Amino acid sequence: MSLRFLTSGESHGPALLAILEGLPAGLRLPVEVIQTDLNRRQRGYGSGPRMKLEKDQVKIMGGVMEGTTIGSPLGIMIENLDHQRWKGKSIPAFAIPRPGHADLVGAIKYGYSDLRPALERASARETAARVAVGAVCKHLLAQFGISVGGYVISIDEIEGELDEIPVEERSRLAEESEVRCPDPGAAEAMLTKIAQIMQEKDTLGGVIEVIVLGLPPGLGSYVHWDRRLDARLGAAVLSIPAIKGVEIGPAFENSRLPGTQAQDAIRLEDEIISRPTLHSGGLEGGITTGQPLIVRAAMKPIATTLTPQPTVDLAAGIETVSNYERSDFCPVPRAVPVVEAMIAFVLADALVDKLGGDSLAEMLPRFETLKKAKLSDLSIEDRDHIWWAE
Ligand code: EPS
Repeated sequence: MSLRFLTSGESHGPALLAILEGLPAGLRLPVEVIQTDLNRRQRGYGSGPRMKLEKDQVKIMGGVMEGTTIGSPLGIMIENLDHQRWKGKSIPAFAIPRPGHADLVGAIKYGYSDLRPALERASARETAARVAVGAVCKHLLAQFGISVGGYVISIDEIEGELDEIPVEERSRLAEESEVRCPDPGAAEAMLTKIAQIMQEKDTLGGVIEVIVLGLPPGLGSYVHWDRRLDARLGAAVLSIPAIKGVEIGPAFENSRLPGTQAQDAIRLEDEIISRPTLHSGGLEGGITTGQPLIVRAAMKPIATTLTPQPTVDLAAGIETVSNYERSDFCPVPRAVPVVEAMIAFVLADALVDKLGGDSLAEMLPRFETLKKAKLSDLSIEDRDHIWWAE
């Protein structure tokens, strides 16, 4: 595990910070690489008023000289423009926790006398810093021909028809849609549904799919639970606020099939070992197969609803309902770059693990030498063994 990152910052504090450690030296890193994904995270139908207030301009504070990484920690800062409206102001007590948010559990855990510190840090505002880190990881992966692209497959009950849309096209088409769904018919229905939920002062969830193309076989491992790539992707994606379910490939659909129908046959065509189907989602035994990697993330409808919900006033000690709070109505389209970011981080880490990561110049030729799914790359022999001899 070579790459790590931490973030710091509260939703209405001065800024968000991220430090990404373990990047190889020699990676050209124009700031636009990060800015492009930050802009994507700010765009998406169903956002609340905050996105009109923020500009999310990234500043690189360390780890880059003359536009190129130097192998030292990358430091990133994104200012919260909304901070100016909070700074030095008297803010009313926050004593009424929202069901489903971190308000109540945060206060129990940390012993706060006001709920604000919990919601400030638990806020999905923090995902801006993750997107910045993820954009750098995506850029590193791109040097090896690996692309990470996501899109919305469903919002509420509305599901896109994606079977006919080639996997290579989906995320590009999704960017043309305000709800990031590559199926134009479903996208229209999603827009209407979100407009309706805004009127109803409620929120909507949905499912995001991310496809990674160009991965080599052999990233990840089965030797320990925490080196299985399924597990690491699952943990990374589940760490995103409001993401409550993760699926590798069609995992839940596979659970309803007999075993003979849920695997990907291994075939041989001209010395190349091929896998004509993709039930595995691109991972076997916690290791990439070299096929497209498919990860799905289920986002719950977020907890901050304009319609009041039953709760308790913890200062007054009485049952009441939650207060009006400014928030998003359906953050699912905006969460696409966040899911991409966490997946890109895990895969960049796995790639650096595999290749060693002091410099890009060392990594690139090593990448070319990785074993492929070809008979000539394997060294399997037909002979007996005594594995556990005295
Ligand atoms: C969020 C509540 C809203 C969202 C915020 C996440 O913020 P506010 O309470 O300031 O209106 O807009 O998301 C962002 C600011 C962002 O950049 O994504 C929450 O409670 O999680």
